[in-house]
Amino acid sequence: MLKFYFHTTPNPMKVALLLEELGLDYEAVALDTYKGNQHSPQFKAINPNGKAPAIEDDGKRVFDSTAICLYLAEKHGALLGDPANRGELLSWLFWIASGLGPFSGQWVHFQTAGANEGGEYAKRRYRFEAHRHYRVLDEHLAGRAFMVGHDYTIADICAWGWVDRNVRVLGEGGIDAYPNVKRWYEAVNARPAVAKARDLPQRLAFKTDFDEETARSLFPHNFAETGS
Ligand SMILES: N[C@@H](CCC(=O)N[C@@H](CS)C(=O)NCC(=O)O)C(=O)O
Repeated sequence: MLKFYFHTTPNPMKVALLLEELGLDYEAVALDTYKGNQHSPQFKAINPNGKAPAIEDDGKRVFDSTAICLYLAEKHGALLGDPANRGELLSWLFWIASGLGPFSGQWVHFQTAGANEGGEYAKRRYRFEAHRHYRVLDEHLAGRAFMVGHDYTIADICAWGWVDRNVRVLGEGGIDAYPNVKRWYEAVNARPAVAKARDLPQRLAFKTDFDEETARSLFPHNFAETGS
């Protein structure tokens, strides 16, 4: 059975939603990043990058959320949309993987973990870029039901993983300033698979205390002598 290494964070949630949309049987494994499970040699044999998510399927490893989504959608011939829109699908998938996701994630990091560290220039840049990505998405979704063509695809699933954290990224009001994103997000949220994906974190146990073990696991740069 497919093994899914999961934590309750945006990139793994994309894969949780896809697995539920596909109706696949899978074994969810809690990868407790607060305890440093992601750095264990056993897990690094599955994801050498030491991050969630990863899967093992038919004896094969696949890591990195976008790769996993493409792999599963191709394997099951689903949620890829019209083949004529393949270029558009890949464009939005890579835009999420290299833009919306990292800028949102780093902006949250600067607001929370790095809040007392200064770095005003970095904060200004990441805040601006996080909002800019939401503006791009909002303009794209004007008059459209889905991100690519007329079909719900893995691009919607991957964007949902991040937009689901919009209040944490954008602050109070979240996507209220982005009405097309809001309409699209509410439509995705109404899908039965979203409710099932949201249930997954409830079925697994994760550490919630943020102590030194957690700080060392998640922010090793703060403990590295050379800063590299
Ligand atoms: N590009 C990777 C990013 C994975 C990633 O950053 N995962 C986070 C959770 S969303 C993680 O494992 N964080 C723990 C850590 O950085 O140690 C993907 O899309 O899967």
